[in-house]
Amino acid sequence: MKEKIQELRSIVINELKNINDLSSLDKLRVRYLGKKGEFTKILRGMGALSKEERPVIGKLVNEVREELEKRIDVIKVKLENEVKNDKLKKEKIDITLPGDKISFGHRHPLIQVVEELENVFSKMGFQIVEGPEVETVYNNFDALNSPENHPSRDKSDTFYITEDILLRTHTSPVQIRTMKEKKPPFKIVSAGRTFRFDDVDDTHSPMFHQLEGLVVDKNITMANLKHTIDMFIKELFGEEMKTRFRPHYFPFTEPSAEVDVSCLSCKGEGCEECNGTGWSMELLGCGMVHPKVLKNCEIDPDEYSGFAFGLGVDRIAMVKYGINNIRLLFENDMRFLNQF
Ligand code: FA5
Repeated sequence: MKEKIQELRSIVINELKNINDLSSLDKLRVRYLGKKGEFTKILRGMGALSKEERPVIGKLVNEVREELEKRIDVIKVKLENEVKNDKLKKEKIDITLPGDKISFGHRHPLIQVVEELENVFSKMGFQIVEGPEVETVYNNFDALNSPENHPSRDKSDTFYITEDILLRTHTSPVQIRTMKEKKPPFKIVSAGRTFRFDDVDDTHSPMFHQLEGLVVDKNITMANLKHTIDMFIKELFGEEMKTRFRPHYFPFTEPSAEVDVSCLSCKGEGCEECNGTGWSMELLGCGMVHPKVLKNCEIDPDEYSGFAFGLGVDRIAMVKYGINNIRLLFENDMRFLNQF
């Protein structure tokens, strides 16, 4: 039995010399040392041995197995290292190869328009401020002199979060925040998202963007308002652009107006784009700040006056780039966005 074990040991050691890969090594290990392997077979045959021989042979089998397992492990580590090194050699980086092209994105056309508007107003001496999209009902309606029964307050027109908190329906609450925080004189603009329960059509979206402007100082008149709007429209669309002020009603301004600009396609001649009117869609609302709004913000209307305006940024983008459907600005179709 001892000879058989020693012979088996020599066979395994010899076979190990010719092993070059991990899979053959594993097969060898299973063949000789596995559960059904040659050494197990020897152990099974031990029943036929005498009492004295059994522990001696058992010890020898275990010693030989341990030795062979160690030898196998050493070869395993060696082969594994070879595999790793081969892989590393193959994965060597060729730094002379041209790199992968990285495609850069760009700002959304609406953000581009906001930045352009802010630049124009900055040059005109306006300070840029920010306001929250989630507002109090007080700032959005009450402080802006909006009567209790004003239709825009209705739950079917406005996204309420609680009785007192809502998604702002316009950027005008930034007027209130500014007048409460600062002492006049000031000239500010503030752009951001606004939300209304409006049905989607070619020029309306339930989420859209506005840019609010507010100027409060001594002796501010409607002439200042008209001049400012005219200047900014010409700066944005070109010298030949005309503006049309139509009387309107806003609870927070008196007098109030809505403003259209001449059609960019026909420059006011009348064409298919503007249904022959020569004017593009309504772009903004404006007016002289209502004395009650000034009082609500503890500004004396006998000493100070002001004007305010609220532009539809999406509509400005539509006129500027000749976009005939507001949905395109929110669908995020790359074929559309890549044009800007
Ligand atoms: C207002 O929101 C007033 N807060 C504007 C204002 C500010 C007046 C300061 C006086 C003083 P109005 O609801 O008309 O006004 O909206 C202003 C502009 O936002 C519109 O002229 C239009 O360009 C744009 N607008 C309004 N609703 C939508 C909508 N659903 N989708 C896209 N643009 C819209």
